[in-house]
Amino acid sequence: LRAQALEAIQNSTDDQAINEARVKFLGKKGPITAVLRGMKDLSKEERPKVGQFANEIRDQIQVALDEKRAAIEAARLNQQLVSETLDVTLPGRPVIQGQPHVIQQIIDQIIDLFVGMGYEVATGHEVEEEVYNFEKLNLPKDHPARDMQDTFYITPSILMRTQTSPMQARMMEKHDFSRGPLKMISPGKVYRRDTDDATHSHQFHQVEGIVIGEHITMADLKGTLEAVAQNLFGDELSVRLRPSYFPFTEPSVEADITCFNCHGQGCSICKQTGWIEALGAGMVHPNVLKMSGVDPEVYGGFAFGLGPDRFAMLKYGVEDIRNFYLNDMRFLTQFDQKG
Ligand code: FA5
Repeated sequence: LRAQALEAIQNSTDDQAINEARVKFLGKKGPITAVLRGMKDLSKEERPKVGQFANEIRDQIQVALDEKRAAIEAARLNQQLVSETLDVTLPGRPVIQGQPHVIQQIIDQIIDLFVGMGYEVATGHEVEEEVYNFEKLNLPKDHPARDMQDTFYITPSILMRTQTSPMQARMMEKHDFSRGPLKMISPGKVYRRDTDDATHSHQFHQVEGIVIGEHITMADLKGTLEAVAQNLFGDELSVRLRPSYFPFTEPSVEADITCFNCHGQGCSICKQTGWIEALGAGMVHPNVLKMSGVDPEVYGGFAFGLGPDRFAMLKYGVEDIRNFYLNDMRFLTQFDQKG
């Protein structure tokens, strides 16, 4: 019996076989139990001998079972270790790293420049009150210039902002001029019911800028715009101002920058003029100052609004603005900043 049991245990290769051997030899219906149960029928002399012998065999089988179970467990662990080994010499799989969108890169560059010049950054609301988008910017209801910016209305008095200029009014209202001038830029998304084409998108970006204080002049505006142009397109560029019209500035100007492609010589990008239209700007209209609680007799300043989408097109020679919004990774990854 002992030989049989030990052999069965020895031949077991998994938990199930071990368990079967245990039940067969040590279980309630097994031979050892039967012997121990039959003790009562034995004579007094035989009982201790048989009992001792049966117990010995039971203990040996139990030890064999325990050893085998431990061996099977160790083999399993070994196999697991082998199969889960890491080959640290395998080449790694490249991790695809996200990058800011090219327009965000331009906006970030503009933010860096202005923060360096002591401006604060205020992003404002994309869903804006009509009062701030138009009225407080000197565009009363029925003013024909409202048609310059076809508008998505949400309710008669709430709209998707058509420009970042509402932040001028909001910031002037809040600013404590006794503590110094207001210097602020406001980057963000704007919306117009424009028909999408190569140079127009119904949703695009603007960066508004405003400086209000004492003795701020148009020369300050020109110098500031020159800093933007040189920072984005190259050190040697200059800015020229042309008369224009915006209801919230007087005088209003359109700013051109020297064509960065031909350095003012004339090429196809600048239509042989040597200049590229860059943005709208002007000296903030006294009515706008008054409506935001600022005394135009004491304070004044300039504002500008530029379009990073158009800047990105110019900087990288992108011919169709819609490319920025198609989410084609082949297009977008061209502008990834390495490192
Ligand atoms: C304005 O929106 C004025 N708020 C700018 C301003 C601010 C003037 C402060 C004076 C003082 P305008 O509509 O020209 O102006 O738009 C400004 C810039 O936004 C344009 O120069 C252009 O770069 C960009 N832009 C306008 N419409 C679109 C469009 N549909 N798609 C892409 N860019 C556009």
